[in-house]
Amino acid sequence: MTAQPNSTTTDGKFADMEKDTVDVHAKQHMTTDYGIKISDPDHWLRTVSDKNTGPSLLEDQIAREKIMRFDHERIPERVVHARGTGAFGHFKLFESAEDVTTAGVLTDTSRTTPLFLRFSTVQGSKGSADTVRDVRGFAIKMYTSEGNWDIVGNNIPVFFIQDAIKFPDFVHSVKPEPHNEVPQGQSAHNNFWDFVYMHSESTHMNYWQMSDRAIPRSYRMMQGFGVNTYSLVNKEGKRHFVKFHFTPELGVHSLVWDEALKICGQDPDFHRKDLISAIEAGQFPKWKFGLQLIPEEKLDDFEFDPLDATKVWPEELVPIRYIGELELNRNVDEFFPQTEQAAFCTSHIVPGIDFSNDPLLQGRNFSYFDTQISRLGANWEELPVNRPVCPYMSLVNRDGAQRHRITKGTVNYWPNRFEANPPASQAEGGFTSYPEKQTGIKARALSEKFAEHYNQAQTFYNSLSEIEKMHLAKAFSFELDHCDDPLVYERMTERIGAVSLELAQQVAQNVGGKSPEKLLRPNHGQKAKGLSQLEYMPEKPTIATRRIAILIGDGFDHSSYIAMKKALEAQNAFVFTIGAQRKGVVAESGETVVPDHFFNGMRSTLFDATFVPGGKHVTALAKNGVAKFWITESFAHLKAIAGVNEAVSFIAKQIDMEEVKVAKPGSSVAESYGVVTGHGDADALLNVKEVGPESKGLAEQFIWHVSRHRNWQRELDGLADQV
Ligand code: HDE
Repeated sequence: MTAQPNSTTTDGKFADMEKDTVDVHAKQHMTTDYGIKISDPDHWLRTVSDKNTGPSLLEDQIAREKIMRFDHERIPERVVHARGTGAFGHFKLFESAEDVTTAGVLTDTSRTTPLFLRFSTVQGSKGSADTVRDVRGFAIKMYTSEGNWDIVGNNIPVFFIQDAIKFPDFVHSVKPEPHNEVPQGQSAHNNFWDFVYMHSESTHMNYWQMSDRAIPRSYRMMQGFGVNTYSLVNKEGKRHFVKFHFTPELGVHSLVWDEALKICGQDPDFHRKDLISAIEAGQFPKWKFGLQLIPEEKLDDFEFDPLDATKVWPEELVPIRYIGELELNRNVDEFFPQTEQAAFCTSHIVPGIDFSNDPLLQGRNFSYFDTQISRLGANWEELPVNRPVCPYMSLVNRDGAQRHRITKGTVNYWPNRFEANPPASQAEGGFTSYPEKQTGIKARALSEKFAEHYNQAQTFYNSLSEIEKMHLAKAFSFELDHCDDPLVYERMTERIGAVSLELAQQVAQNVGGKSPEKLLRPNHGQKAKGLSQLEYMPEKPTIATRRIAILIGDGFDHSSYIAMKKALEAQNAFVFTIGAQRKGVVAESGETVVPDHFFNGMRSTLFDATFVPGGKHVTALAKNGVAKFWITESFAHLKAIAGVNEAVSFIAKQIDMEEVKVAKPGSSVAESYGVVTGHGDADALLNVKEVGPESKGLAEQFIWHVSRHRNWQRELDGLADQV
């Protein structure tokens, strides 16, 4: 079994799953599924003579079982969010929300609630790459003492459509086109952009989706949002509308687009591995959990309708109240039963939490349950990963394919003469729906405020930093460049002019289409908090779990190599030595180091930063195309780079830009555009006391720049144009 170090989750869910867990290392003989021991699993039973192998016999029940089980190994993949990965963890509450809800999970601060979280992309199939431009799913199942509570959220707080009846159209438009099943893992095609044009309600979400939010560096570095509006109900029966927020401890960070594209091919499992390795190393990802609350009577007080999932609730109007923390601390033991078979339902809520009339949520409540039956069968909730940890029983819900549970007793209906399996009163914890008053006529309509589609898209654009706006223009341009129907890209460039003139002009300039001369509607000039992801830097600078490469060849300087490695590892970074070959690389002073990888096995894209120690090895590095391009590409991808002594001129040569100043021989440390170089004694250069913007030491400054994630100034000043 995979080691699960330092798992702090002490709860019933693992004990519960243990009942269904077997271990291939338990020294047990191989048997058929009906229990007989198998003596030869490698040969089909057949007639043989001295010279010939005869036909295989249908009689061989062992071979038939093996092949037939194999034939049926696959189940339908999820119709959306097919590509994903998950982990277990727990939720801890540090402040009770009893003023607004009776839910135990949100009021009892002594509890640790176990949970499973599945991250996903939306468009691609199960085998598609992790780093595509797409929304990421953020689906949580909390195994609370009162039943399962599922928050099936995303890493973007709004959605493309307002009415659930539009979902099949939306998904059809973004998925590969029907005639040729192209493209995979991309929204860059005619049909998607045709849909966006036809649905101005998608505008706001489309801006989020074209922003860096859609190319996260890691699942551990993205926000989670419940998106839909739910209700919380307290013991006095008062209702608040609520939105759920998860904010990552490590900050919100993204890849750059060129890097994301390359990683799709270089390591399609990049995000999966990132999550698994962080948990294996005991670096458990954490998110703060917060609520935005609107008292029921204030529902109509806003310009927008708070039940419209294409709108955020601006934090200036509705602040986030952080009350808990979510941590992931245990990888799954087996992917299929614990992640592929995990199934979420927005309709899974516990007493104290209720729905709202959010029209998207209302539709989702129907859809998720239905899709699980088609994907996993009627008894999907009995599967170990899906079943609750609290006692559960219904004498009515039974039978169906693959029923495991054996329910004893002579009655299967309620009421019955034995009063067997009685319902619970509210005082006993029975779920009661909020008694909302309903009036109205039947109509296929939404309330008036749903008709406004551009204001918040404009606020989002206005709130982005300059670098984020540049990325947005590049993303729109990339996508529309992949549309070959002029009707699609010409209409879209015009439509962008409903939000930003400068953006519409830039995109039209790049991809063709009419360049609008004036805004289709005035810019209201408003900005809001929390929309630019650059606001979410970690409270304390950190390089924990950052992947840092050290490049070495024969003749490298061991003292600067080892000093930097130790300095980075002391900050919990993941350090990898990359060398000319994965066998002994010999230092100038005679020590031998076995690298983790050889140059051609890796690429700079898979690391957050690079260090090159001094030493004679730079002569060989300067002749190695992979090592040279490593530095050039790291620079273009805005990553921190450091080098000492002989490595300084090697680095300077690959970057080859006069704007980037490096340390001159005799001087000590220089920092320029996140490139940190120095000459001198390794101990002096690489000693780490304090990390911050004012740090002077070489390692200190390198660590500071890695903690900033990327050096945006390079791109702003036009030094990294290729991204
Ligand atoms: Fe989903 N969505 N969705 N969705 N969704 C599914 O359920 C659906 C929506 C989201 O890791 C499906 O089990 C409808 C919003 C996530 O297993 C399906 C509507 C948000 C996941 C479905 C929406 C999401 C799904 C496919 C419009 C963000 C993956 C497989 C009314 C809050 C869960 C499945 C996992 C999966 C329907 C809109 C997030 C078909 C009808 C809004 C994270 O039932």
